[in-house]
Amino acid sequence: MIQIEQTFMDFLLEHQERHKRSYHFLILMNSILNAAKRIQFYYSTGALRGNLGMTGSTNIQGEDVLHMDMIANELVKHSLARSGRVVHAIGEEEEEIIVMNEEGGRYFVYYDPMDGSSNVPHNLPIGLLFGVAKRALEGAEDMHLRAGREYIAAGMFVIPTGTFTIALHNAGCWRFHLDETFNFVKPTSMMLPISKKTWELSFNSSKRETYAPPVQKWIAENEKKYRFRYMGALAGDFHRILLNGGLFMYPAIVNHPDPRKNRPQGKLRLMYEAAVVAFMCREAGGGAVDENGKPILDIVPEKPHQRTALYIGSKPLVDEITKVLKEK
Ligand code: FDP
Repeated sequence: MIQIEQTFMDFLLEHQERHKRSYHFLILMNSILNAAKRIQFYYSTGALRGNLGMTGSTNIQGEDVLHMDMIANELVKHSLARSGRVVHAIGEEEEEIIVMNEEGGRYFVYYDPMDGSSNVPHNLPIGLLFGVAKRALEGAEDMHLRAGREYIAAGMFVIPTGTFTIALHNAGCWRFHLDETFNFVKPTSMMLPISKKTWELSFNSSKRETYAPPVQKWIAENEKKYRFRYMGALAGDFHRILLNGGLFMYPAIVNHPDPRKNRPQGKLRLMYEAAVVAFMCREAGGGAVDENGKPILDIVPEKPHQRTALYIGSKPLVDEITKVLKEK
């Protein structure tokens, strides 16, 4: 007997039919899958094709742009536009909101085409992250700057590892694996483990002295209780937390010896990084807060590329750190 696994598209089709939903979302997801598979191809052959280096230019965030940043961004933008289902998109590499189909589109898509740039020269895991919100189909349009709580789906491909994790509103968080036929298959429901045995802490330890003193104190008191893992790519680090439990944090930088390098607003981007993983984490039974202990999913963005601090993972640890953050 051969083993025939359920594909992501079959899974989604059943989901849409069961909930009496339209096929528009399937078409949108198909376009994101196509982009992810193409990024997978360009990245896994990147060293051979000379695609792992810098372009020599900087992006709107003032960061050096890699060839792969550009390639991944073009692939996602092209696929989203082709789906015909996207009103506007916001992407890490694009300063302006990308206008797509204002007449007939149904969704707003927020995406980071290539998260974890420091891994690129090594061909180690990077991520394609996306969040989806739905246009107000009735009444006045409320613009595209939505809080994570309003997303209907959020997901992340870890490339070239070949895993795809997606959370659907009130329908759980699911992980798929890329098979030999280039299909994402075998849905596995992701729930953060209750047992502390596997829990991990994940943060840039070399920056700990730049964090707020109460955060430093919490780290000092708790770090010996858990394993420490840090990959330096949110997609990879969060991927581990989803399976093993624990806490990933990228706190605000408030005590840098060179005050110009402080980042009181945090480093990660709210709409296409923090809110995406926070949405997935909620569906997997976890939580996520910012530097003030406010739930990430409640933050209404004021601008597309807004940054935030992020504390995310198992509920008991997020609750513990929230208390510290609120009292500081
Ligand atoms: P990167 O700058 O390498 O693209 O989104 C930014 C991000 O990576 C996250 O993926 C990662 O968690 C974090 O920044 C790493 O930052 P540090 O190098 O400061 O640890």
